[in-house]
Amino acid sequence: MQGQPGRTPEDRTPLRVTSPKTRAAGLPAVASSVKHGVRRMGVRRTWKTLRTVNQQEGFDCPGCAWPDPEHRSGFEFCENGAKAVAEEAMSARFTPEVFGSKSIDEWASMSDYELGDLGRFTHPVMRKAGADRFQSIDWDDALDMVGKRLMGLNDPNRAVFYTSGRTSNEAAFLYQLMVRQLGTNNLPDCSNMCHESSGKALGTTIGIGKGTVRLSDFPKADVIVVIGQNPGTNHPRMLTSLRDAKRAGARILHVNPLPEAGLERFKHPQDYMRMDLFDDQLADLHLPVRIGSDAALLHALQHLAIAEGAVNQSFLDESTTGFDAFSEARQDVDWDRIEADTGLERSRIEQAASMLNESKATIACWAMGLTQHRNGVAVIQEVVNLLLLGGHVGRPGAGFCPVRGHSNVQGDRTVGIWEAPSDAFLDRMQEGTGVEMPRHHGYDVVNAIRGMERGDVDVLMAMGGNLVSAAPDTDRTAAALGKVGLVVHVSTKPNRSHMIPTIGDVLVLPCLGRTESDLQDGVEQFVTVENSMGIVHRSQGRLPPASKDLRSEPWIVAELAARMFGVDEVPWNEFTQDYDIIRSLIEASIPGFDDYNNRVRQPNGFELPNPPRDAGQFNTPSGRAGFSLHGLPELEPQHGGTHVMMTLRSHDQYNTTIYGLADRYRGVKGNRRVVFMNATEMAERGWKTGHRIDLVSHWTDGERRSDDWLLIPYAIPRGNLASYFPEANVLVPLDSTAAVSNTPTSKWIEISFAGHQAIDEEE
Ligand SMILES: Nc1nc2c(c(=O)[nH]1)N[C@H]1C(S)=C(S)[C@@H](COP(=O)(O)OP(=O)(O)OC[C@H]3O[C@@H](n4cnc5c(=O)[nH]c(N)nc54)[C@H](O)[C@@H]3O)O[C@H]1N2
Ligand SMILES: Nc1nc2c(c(=O)[nH]1)N[C@H]1C(S)=C(S)[C@@H](COP(=O)(O)OP(=O)(O)OC[C@H]3O[C@@H](n4cnc5c(=O)[nH]c(N)nc54)[C@H](O)[C@@H]3O)O[C@H]1N2
Ligand SMILES: [Mo]
Repeated sequence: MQGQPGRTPEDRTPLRVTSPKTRAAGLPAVASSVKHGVRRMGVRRTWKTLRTVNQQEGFDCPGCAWPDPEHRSGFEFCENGAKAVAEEAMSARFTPEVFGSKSIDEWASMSDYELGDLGRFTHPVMRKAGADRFQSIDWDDALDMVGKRLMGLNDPNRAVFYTSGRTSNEAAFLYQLMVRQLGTNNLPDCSNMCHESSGKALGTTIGIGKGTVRLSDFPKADVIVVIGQNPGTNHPRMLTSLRDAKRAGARILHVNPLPEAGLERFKHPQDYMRMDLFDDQLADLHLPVRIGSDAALLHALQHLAIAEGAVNQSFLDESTTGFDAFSEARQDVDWDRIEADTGLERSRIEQAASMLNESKATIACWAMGLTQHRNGVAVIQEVVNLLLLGGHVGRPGAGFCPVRGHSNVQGDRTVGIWEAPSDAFLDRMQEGTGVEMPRHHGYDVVNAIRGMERGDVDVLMAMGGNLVSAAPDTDRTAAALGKVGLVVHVSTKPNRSHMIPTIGDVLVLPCLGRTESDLQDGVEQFVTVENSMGIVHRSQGRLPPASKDLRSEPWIVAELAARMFGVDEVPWNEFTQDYDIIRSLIEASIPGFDDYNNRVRQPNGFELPNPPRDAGQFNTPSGRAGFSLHGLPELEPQHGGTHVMMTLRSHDQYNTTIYGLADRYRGVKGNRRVVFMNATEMAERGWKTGHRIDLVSHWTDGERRSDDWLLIPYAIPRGNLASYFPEANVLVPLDSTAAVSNTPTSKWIEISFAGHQAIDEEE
């Protein structure tokens, strides 16, 4: 039970359920941000920081990877961003004295919400093997110890280096160089649990593992498909782009088991200040598919495009491979199966098809609703197939838009955080840095956990993140981590991964956050990040650091590496004098960063090359974009479950950081251990709101059980359930992963009900 979120009085506050909202943002978004900000930062700091997020000279918002508009208003307001900033810029401090005042078991009994309230780390701390609590340690001693342990390994592959997606390009580049100089590619990252399926699906079909649209394509689109994504909560600034596209004539197709308020009606908070009181309807058509049935829907849409001749023949002839076999395979579809799988009537699908078939420029946006499925890679390739039919790539208003999560997850991969790098990438890295690159591929997240479980990992270092809570199978992952002899976290704030009992030593090295100024030898440094659309730009915090004993991530890596390798092969002692030196080395080692230091100082940064977008070129072996053929997945539970459950983000969290206990758009307050269930199905069983339920998840490796969840009747397809990440991660089987990408299937968990109990009379 060690890795599971503690249950606290907050978790037991009465559950309050109201009807879900149909309008996103507006004044409630401003009110919620201000309330949250003031609680964390006080009034003055709140106003100061809320005014400066996402400004040209400011820091990149740690909230999400959605790009900033080129012409920013003075007040780029976003609820998600405001909360992410408050969480980092908060006034509370988690000093070594406070940390050492309780045992890790006592800390672990707290909820994630309470842990997040403890404040910022101020000083390095260590828990020695056998001890039950942390104590302060000097930077020198800490880094010496980590360096010695890493250099003492008899095989560098017995060390694993995790990265979360907030790490800047500079820090991530140095980190991967240190890891590869050590001799391993063990660089798992949050992307393995996130958009890995997108990268794999796009890389093999269009020759680049990234999206192909710019922000300026949105107002040029005729149709925008938003599939498996909840932008109202997770990418609120995207709603502004959708609204502007709508006003310019685009139509929006929303494919999602849930209605999701953000795509119904939207009110930009800024409009109130302009006395514009109208709101915008966003989605023109919502298709409430059953979980995992997108492939069936896409097969039908492809069939209808071909049947109605809505294909771009010259594009197909000149720029694609595999169309003949593909069109042969889509001559017919089994409508009975498609209707049964999707839960949609044929006429609804035909309505969507005519929208798409009339479109001269279509953009497809997606996120975790597609990637975290067993067929995550295949289903994204079905999106590729659909857009290729109409030639919707490499021209204005059209293309692929996987919407990234963490603010620099895409940049981290670009600069080398990658457990399975291509030879071409390593050749260039070797040429630029002079370091002999290891060629053997390393562990991704799931395989790293398996490695720890087998006792094959002696050192785990984590550059940010919260691996135990973010990974599947919480109990199994926590037990695996427990076997690691040295765990090193570089973190801003305490989280559950720090509180896991292990057989060895645990270090927490506290680092600067995005909002804080980074002074090296008295000179202010900035870092750079890449957004979801491949634009590299600068980020510079202005707040004074939470403590004088914090260090920047690049400093921590460079200091550690210098201790391990000296400075002959790589000048590890020079990088922190001036981050321009790091960027020069990136320029020498990775294509696309020419004149990096100069170009990134331009107001909006610069675009990395994107051959499909820039020149309609596909860097695949054939030089063309490829159609691919996939069957349909089985949608009924096969291992003993009766229902299929997806795990989602609420409107009050950032991944494993819990801002509060409300999910405003879905009408839930006071409790996060809830399960959304089809309202009719509940009524048939006589179950009411707050009905208590015990859950069992089923997979080939057996069962996992988690008791005491509260049911909420909801507009979700029959047979489907939804619960929140990370509370439900204990039920996600580690071994249930997507084919090819190995991404945990966080949106597909086979569930049965072990026991249930009607709500107490007094409730
Ligand atoms: N405020 C806030 N912002 C965030 C984050 C956060 O936690 N909080 N996290 C960041 C990160 S790392 C990421 S990756 C992104 C995540 O952004 P999203 O992917 O939007 O996040 P999820 O909550 O996982 O939502 C998945 C959506 O997919 C739908 N879905 C689930 N299964 C299916 C399916 O089978 N088919 C279809 N069509 N839809 C399905 C769900 O109903 C839900 O609307 O957000 C980023 N931004
Ligand atoms: N069941 C389920 N599981 C999921 C998902 C899901 O949808 N369902 N989503 C998956 C996805 S998409 C993702 S991306 C992962 C997220 O996995 P992670 O990235 O590992 O998790 P986060 O919660 O984002 O990490 C938060 C921690 O990062 C640290 N931190 C914050 N800012 C900084 C910084 O600037 N520097 C450093 N060094 N540390 C910092 C803080 O200590 C904080 O506690 O979770 C995955 N897990
Ligand atoms: Mo993510």
